[in-house]
Amino acid sequence: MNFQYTEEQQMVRKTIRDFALTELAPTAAERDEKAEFPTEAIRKLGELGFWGVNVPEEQGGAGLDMISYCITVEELGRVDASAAIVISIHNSLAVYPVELFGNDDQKERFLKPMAQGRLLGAYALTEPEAGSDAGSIKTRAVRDGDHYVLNGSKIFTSAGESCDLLLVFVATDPEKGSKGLSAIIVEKGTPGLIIGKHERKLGIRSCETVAISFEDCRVPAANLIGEEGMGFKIAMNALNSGRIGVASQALGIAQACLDESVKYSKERVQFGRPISKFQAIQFKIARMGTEIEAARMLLYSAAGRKDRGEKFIKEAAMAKLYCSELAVRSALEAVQIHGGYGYIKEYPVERFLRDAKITTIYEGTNEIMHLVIADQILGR
Ligand code: COS
Repeated sequence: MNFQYTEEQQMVRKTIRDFALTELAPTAAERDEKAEFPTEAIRKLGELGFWGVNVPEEQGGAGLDMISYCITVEELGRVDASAAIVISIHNSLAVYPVELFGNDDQKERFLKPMAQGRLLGAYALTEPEAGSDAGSIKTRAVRDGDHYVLNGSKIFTSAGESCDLLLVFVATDPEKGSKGLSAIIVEKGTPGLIIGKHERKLGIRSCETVAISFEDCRVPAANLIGEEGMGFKIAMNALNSGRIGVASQALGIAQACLDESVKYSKERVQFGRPISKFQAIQFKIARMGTEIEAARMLLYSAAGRKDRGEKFIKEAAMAKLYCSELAVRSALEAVQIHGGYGYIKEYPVERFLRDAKITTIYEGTNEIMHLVIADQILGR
């Protein structure tokens, strides 16, 4: 592999890095403390084209490749993991499935405005009894004329309050299990769509995680994405792309841990020398740097496969598994390098550690990633 960034990818990195440093960095710690959504910055990202990174220009998007998408989410994650996951969820879990499975009318009504930065999307799959076992969804949708009537509840919906629409997974034929699921777009403000409690979380605190319930919520049948029974397939395809997004976010956190560790270890003097002069610190930095480079290449191999239209289930799961574990390892090391200062809120590595952990859990736990990878390698 002879990997080299294109000029376009370098420009994307510079643009998004500058944006993250000016628009997100100054308020990231305060928003984390107050659990405040970065509404203004997220809307600005929409105006700049980052709500439709991979969507063709004629459909309102930026028409960029997947590596540019990875760079976008990585650079956001390097500064603010909450903003990174909002952009990842919107692009991978809302925009991409509509692009892949939506009809012309839905592309006009939902894909275009989402890609143009006018409608923010979120994804409602998880239920109290359906987490890793995504096929056991109970939220019911019953056809009634030209509407579906939804009843049931979802949990752990990221950006569920701040979004404008939700891609909701429902059971249209409960007898058929995962083959009886469907995907439908529910717009905010639809009567019967009720936003419930906000979870109090360890990390990614500035992207809300909410419970949602549907009480006789009437949704136009024209909002059904694909056909009845295609829900599980749509959910899985979205998550394949989502796992590239989470891997990018995790990589950004790992990179931030390295950046802060380098900076701190050069400034912090103990025993008459900056601690970067001690081998104990050098070894940690060397390992972090090596693993980050390896993770980036693994991630780009998944992204490249998606761009070329090749199967990327295994590579996306590998990237998510590796990058998320690396984020946690790197954050632990960064805190260790900072010593007592790493444990207090004066330095950002404390937040990085709290933010890193979720990447091993959401959009498929790492235990599920092992199953997916084994399944792809061994076959059924
Ligand atoms: N991409 C595309 N298709 C997939 C897929 C994937 N990643 N995983 C499964 N499928 C397909 C299978 O190929 C199968 O298709 P056919 O019926 O045409 O053969 C179908 O979906 C059912 O697959 P399977 O029998 O493996 O389904 P299971 O119910 O056993 O579940 C796992 C498989 C566990 C891998 C799946 O439920 C999963 O990914 N769970 C994690 C869910 C998750 O990420 N939750 C977080 C939500 S967002 S925070």
